[in-house]
Amino acid sequence: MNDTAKKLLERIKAKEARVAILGMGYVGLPLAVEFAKAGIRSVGIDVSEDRVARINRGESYIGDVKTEELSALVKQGMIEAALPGPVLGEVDAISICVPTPLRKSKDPDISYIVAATENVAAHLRPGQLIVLESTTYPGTTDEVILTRLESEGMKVGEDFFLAFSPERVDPGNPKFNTHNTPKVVGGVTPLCAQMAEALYAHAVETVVRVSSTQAAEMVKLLENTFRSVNIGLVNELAIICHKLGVNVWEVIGAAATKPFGFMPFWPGPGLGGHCIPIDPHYLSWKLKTLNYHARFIELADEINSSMPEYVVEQVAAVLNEDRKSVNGSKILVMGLAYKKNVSDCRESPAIDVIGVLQKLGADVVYCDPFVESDDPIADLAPRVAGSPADLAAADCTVIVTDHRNFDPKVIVEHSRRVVDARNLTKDIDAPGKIRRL
Ligand code: SAJ
Repeated sequence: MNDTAKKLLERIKAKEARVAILGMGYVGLPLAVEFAKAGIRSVGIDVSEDRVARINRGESYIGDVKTEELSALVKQGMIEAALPGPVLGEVDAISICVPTPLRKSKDPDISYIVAATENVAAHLRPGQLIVLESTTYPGTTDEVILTRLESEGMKVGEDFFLAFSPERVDPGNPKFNTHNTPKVVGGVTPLCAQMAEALYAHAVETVVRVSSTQAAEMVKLLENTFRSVNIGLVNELAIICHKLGVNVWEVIGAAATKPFGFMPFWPGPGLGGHCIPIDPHYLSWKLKTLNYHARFIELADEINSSMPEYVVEQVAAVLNEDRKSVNGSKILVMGLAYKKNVSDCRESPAIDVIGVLQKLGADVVYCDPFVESDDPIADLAPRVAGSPADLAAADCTVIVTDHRNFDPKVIVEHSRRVVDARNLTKDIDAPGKIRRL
């Protein structure tokens, strides 16, 4: 270990190191707080002047970070925020926590990683540790970040240190948070991994070292591909059970009594959120560049993406029993958010369900108490409160998100017809009135 590495490792271990977290979102801000709570001075870096100002005022805009906690750490001088700039050359370590969305073509968009890397490269100096946290395809850290940083004339593992550590933040999870969720770390060299492990050991309870950045990148993609494929499986099972006249929810529930070797997933109207529908495509895209077709990923996506239309087919079937067409019928969609009890509508299947219904000429209204009326997506269709009168006014009510404040009894009692994509009405016996996935 050369003197540069020795000095950095000593500073990290002695908590003299100062860390910058690039990207003050649902991953970066909680991470900055954990480092600060561990006694490591943190600098939150963001391109948004509003976010920088709010953090410096001690105001949290992330649900998992309490304003009181942030404000106290800001007052103690343990957290500050800044725009990208010279401070990136002053800190000892930088964690990059920027978005990795998909383009419309379902190809990875790593433009935020590239921009962050340029900001780091502009101020890179010997004795710094850089860690990428953003979910991305295996090879990004070495092929994109390493090559750019070494083009500054410094050598990885000697002058600077580079690792990948996947974020595992599940916003709103009451049990698992940044501190108590094990953190996987993979370095470009063993010494890079050692540096990252020493740093994160201050902020999280458990650090799990793997042998390379590619392995660490792959861990995260396996975690979320595992979910996407299994959700695709049960979604296809829902279609199969429908054809067999079997209740898929009962079947999965009974299979879940097996105390080993089984993990229940549940059918639904499709796959939403900013992780599960996105991350597997990073992997399948990378494999395409290697002339390999990741069949499970593509098939799961095909099934999951077909579920909104499958839900609309159930609506059409139910209206048909009333000798009505979708065209001209009034449909009340319960739930806009991508999963229960959250306000997040990113990639929500409800958006597709509403879109398909509107394209067929339905008069669609929706209700979702978790989604603010000023949310840009809120204007997708007219918004109603979901009152008994609203339910009675619709030719069919479609339950797309099983929010905790949707009362299945009230919904079934006042609706003419119900299509239930979430089994919210599982305990209600209303023969002929409810059609479940
Ligand atoms: N979904 C189903 N059936 C299921 C589970 C989920 O249809 O059995 C749907 C949901 O309704 C939603 C989508 O899939 O539309 C994704 O749901 P999710 O439960 O996977 O929740 P996410 O998107 O919030 O995933 C996050 C991920 N966290 C990270 O990437 C750090 C995921 O790895 C977590 O496992 C997941 O939270 C979690 O367990 O809550």
